[in-house]
Amino acid sequence: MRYLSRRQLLAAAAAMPAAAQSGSLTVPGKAPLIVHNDFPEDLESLPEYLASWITPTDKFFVRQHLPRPKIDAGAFRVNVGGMVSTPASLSVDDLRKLPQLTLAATLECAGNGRGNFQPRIPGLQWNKGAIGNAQWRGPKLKDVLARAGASAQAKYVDFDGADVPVGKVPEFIRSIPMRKAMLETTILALEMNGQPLPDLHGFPLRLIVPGWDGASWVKWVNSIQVQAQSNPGFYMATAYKYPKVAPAPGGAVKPEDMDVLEGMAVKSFFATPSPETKVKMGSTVRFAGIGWGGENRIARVDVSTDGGATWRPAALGKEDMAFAWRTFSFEWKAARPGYTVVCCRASDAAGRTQPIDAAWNPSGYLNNSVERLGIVVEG
Ligand SMILES: Nc1nc2c(c(=O)[nH]1)N[C@H]1C(S)=C(S)[C@@H](COP(=O)(O)O)O[C@H]1N2
Ligand SMILES: [Mo]
Repeated sequence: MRYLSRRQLLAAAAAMPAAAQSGSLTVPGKAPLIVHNDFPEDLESLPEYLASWITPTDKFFVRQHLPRPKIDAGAFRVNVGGMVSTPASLSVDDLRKLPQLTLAATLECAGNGRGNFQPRIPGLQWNKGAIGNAQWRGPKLKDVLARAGASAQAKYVDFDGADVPVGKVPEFIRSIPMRKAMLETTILALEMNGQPLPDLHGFPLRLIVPGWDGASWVKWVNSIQVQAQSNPGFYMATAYKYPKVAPAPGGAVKPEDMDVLEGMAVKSFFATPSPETKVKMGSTVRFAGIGWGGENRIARVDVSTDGGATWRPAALGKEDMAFAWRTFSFEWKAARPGYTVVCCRASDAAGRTQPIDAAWNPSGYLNNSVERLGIVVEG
């Protein structure tokens, strides 16, 4: 089974006995998810899983370019080298002995929403669910770099995971600039939601780059190299780049006219109800969703129940912080019968607001178009 549409997934789940529904439909340890690829696993979360502030680990999306490695925690070492005075080789115990930070942060694949761009773009056709919000815990990257005596002249840090190239898929190496690496909030996580990282999410160690796209959040990190320049490999030089100037939809962009993707766009969407839900006229409908603004906290979310003609503020969740998404809810009395388009639009503390239509780009990144959710009010 290579691919299952959301409709097929729900139909398959409905046809299974209740006991089999929890966990067995896709991957061990995971609730039923939308399977874009079963090996290596690319699994999308369902919108209704994203209604809570913290995404349970079994409902968290999965994305990997290469098969996940099997790692022996006892033998595991992360090597820190490059522009350092004392190259280090740290075990899981060494990492646990450093001061630990717990941080809530949203992880979103840069290509989340790619499937909704027109014209279509090759690549994983994610709808909304290549995103999740978790509690991550581990040592600060800056403390690990200090252990090895990272040079003050260095400009980038490269991260490589234990996953190995297969066929034409190159080694997955990503760099982040020193200015992001040295922040108190950039950590090397050993835990996700209070448990050791699961294999699928990078056991035993992954990089957390709060507010930046998922590609920087390298899993199974076993090599950290302090460098003068960004890594010349495929995943920094070619992939994960965004046009400096927006092309017309469908247009090509030269590599030199692209920048490396770093922070994320401001966006929001409804977790519930699901599209085309039928409600009775006169009933009160509760909309719930999430908004996030990359490195910025969410300042407001507005909802329209008339296709974008008029907007009213949603009630915001009390979690008001950078890096982690903010929940919102909105109650609406369905006063008139007929098909109604409901929209949500987030604004962040830096003054960014979601566009009606996100800028089309050749790799289909950062789709933060305002969502249009159709509701059927029955008279
Ligand atoms: N080693 C390694 N790390 C990786 C990847 C990968 O293929 N290999 N994929 C990246 C991408 S593109 C994303 S979106 C996130 C997904 O993290 P998750 O699977 O924990 O949700 O992991 C990132 N880290
Ligand atoms: Mo990604």
